[in-house]
Amino acid sequence: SKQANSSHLPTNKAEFKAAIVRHLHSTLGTDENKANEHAWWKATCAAIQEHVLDGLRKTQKTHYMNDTRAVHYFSAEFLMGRLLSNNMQNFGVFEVARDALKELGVELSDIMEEEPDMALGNGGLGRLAACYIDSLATLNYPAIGYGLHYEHGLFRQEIQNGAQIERPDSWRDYGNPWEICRPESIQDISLYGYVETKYGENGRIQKEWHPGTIVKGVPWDIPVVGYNGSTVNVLRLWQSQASNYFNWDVFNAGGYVDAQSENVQAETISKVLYPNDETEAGKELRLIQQYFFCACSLKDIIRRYKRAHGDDWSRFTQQVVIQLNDTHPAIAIPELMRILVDRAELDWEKAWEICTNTFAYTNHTLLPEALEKWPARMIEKILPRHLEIIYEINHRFMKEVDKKWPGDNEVKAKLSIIEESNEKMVRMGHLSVVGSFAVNGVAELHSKLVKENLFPEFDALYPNKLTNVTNGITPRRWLKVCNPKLSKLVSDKVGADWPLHLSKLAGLEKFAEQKTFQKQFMQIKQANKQALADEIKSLTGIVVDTNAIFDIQIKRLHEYKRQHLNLLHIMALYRRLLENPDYDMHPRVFIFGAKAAPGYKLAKDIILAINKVADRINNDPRVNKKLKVVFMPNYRVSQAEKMIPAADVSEQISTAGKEASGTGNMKLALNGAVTIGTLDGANVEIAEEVGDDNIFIFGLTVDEVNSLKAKGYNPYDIYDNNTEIKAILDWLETDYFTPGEPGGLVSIKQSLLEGGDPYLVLADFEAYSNAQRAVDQAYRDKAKWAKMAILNTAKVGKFTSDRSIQDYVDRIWKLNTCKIS
Ligand code: 26Q
Repeated sequence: SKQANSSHLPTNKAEFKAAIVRHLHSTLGTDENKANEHAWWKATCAAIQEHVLDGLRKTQKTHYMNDTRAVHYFSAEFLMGRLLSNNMQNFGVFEVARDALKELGVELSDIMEEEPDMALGNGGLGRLAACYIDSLATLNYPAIGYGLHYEHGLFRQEIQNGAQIERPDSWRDYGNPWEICRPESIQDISLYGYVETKYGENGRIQKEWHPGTIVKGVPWDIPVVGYNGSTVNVLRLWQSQASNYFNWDVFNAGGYVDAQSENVQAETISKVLYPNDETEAGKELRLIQQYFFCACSLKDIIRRYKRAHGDDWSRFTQQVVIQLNDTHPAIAIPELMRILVDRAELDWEKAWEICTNTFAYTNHTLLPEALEKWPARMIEKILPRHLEIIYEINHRFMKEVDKKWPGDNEVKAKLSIIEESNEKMVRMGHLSVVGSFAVNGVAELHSKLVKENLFPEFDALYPNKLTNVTNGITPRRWLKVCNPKLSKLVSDKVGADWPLHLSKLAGLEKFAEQKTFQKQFMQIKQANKQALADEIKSLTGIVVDTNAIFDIQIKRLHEYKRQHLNLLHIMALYRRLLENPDYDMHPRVFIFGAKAAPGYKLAKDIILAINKVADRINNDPRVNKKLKVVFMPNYRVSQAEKMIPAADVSEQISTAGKEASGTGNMKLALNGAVTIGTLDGANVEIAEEVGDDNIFIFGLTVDEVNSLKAKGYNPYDIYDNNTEIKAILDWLETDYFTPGEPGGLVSIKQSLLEGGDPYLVLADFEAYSNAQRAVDQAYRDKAKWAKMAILNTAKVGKFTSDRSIQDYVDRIWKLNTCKIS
């Protein structure tokens, strides 16, 4: 007889069928005959969720009983994607669920398509947070993700006449089966108002913030299921709501509410994700969003701490570490100071010690335009007490700087948290470095540049504070779930536990030259290409040949990522084919996926240009046997999961020194794509791992970029002397790609010439073109290419996010694992 299954996990088909049908009936109020695919999807989620919640209860009880130290991952973004297939795989019930549904007449792969992506993030930074909470649960570390419960995630992209149109994303429209509302943990958050200075009996100056308004923070929990594991952590996302008991009249009568503050309706705070990655927008609502989720999360953490330790703050830093995902949550630093000094009445020094032993900060960018700065006036208006605290932090910090560099006002101005420009600005990066005990970059090269270029004096002032943790990706979602065929082959060769021990992929190396294995590996690639070809046909109508090289560039659209370098090269191939119909090249399909920030004009122009060039090439019978161009609309996590397994070539072509790490580069290599890339971000480490023979590195290095810029780069020198480049740029100005609209694509030419080509597209063009020729040559040697592809999969075990998390734990978080029975 079977042992009682306390976890309620349906262990066999029959139980699973029963659970799904039960949920159709009593959760969804429908039945097997009436249910549509959406209902089947929800019932299946509910059947899984039963078990998820069991695991969650056990985990929370165990963490509480053991009074565990936990990491609190503060992030404005969590790009979770879909959860059903992931949760089923992590519980090891994917097959049984699929078979149960089949017997009910339902195809699992069909109903999985019903799940909207949870797109609460822009790109790399948000997806990294999602991979990290997956690994934390998998490795049995106590952890909570804290963020915002956006009603609308990143916009849905439509393409009309080649141009991007933004449509609202509504991921919760028909209810989200994974999230649980926790009204018992609602928090009140203050905004606006003024600060009163009072004098206590002991002569202690006491500050009291009289807020202008109060909003409610409502927590929604998304369970995070570890692989094979027993740990189910949570992602806690805060939704804003109007406070019902706040007496607006009194405040309005008193005139305390700033006229403008009334414009900010409480419920707009968590309404929508800002779609600007890598640009600092400086909008009031964005700052309120940041403060709102940080303040809610800190109150939540402190409530939990006090439940175990009362008012004794002495153990706080033993129990709590907070990781700041970039500077977006940096306002948490003065907020914790406010709580400790104003509310708990700790001395400043004691409070600062707690604070600086609680926070650690991850930097994700060196781009100057992406470094967050807030006008002091704006902070003063929204958070008057916090601005005072920031000034006090800076005052004390400046004294420290003076000790190290006595009388040096230049270094003070450079390091100050306050930028003394026309309008005083608060530098959130400086605040984060000063307020944290550890600061890390996200790849070796990036961390070196953080130390040497971004924060050199901070490195001198605080030796060993600046460090590196190279990014990683979860191999569960990014191989096991998204590429089941390759996963099975890998399991057959190296054992089934590679998702937990990714270095075991090295066991594939010995098969890299074996004919039968090469055939199996490439047959899987071919099947994945066919599946993507079908998807391309259904989304765009474009027919592609799966014998062609599938060359994929998927990432946010940005000049520094240089999608336009890829495009110029495509135009060069087109031109070479027109000039010489026998131009020798293996057929290739160039595939793009990218969203542009809605306000980023040139990025949107580049999308338009890709689509216009694609139209012309795809419909030109002179070349379209050899060349096709596809722009996949609405690129997102679930789309990535379909594209990555089908890639032959991975485009990682940013200007050296600009891409902090990249993580798509890791996902593509893991799935057997060969990288063509610059020595930038984690490409450097990928090259180290796979070896020079298995990657196509080209272009200027960081040092070469710097010396070229120092000596004075003039893109016209290249334009005037390179006939191919000149012809291509001039071509953009004609109406060849925009019939009836000459000059429709001229802004790209302008940015590369009059605009000065800030990302050195023209400088790297020839090297890129040569590297592409080498790719073409290599691909024609089937055995050689198969070997390269296999070795990419075999040698990228380093980039599992489990390794990244272990690095964070060992060097920064100092957590202990906590097994759940
Ligand atoms: C800032 C201010 C106002 C509104 C939005 C923003 C904002 C939002 C998102 C700024 C930046 C981001 C996202 C940045 C990002 O995704 N960076 C990427 O992080 C990855 C994970 O470390 C790296 O691999 C990429 O190299 C880096 O570009």
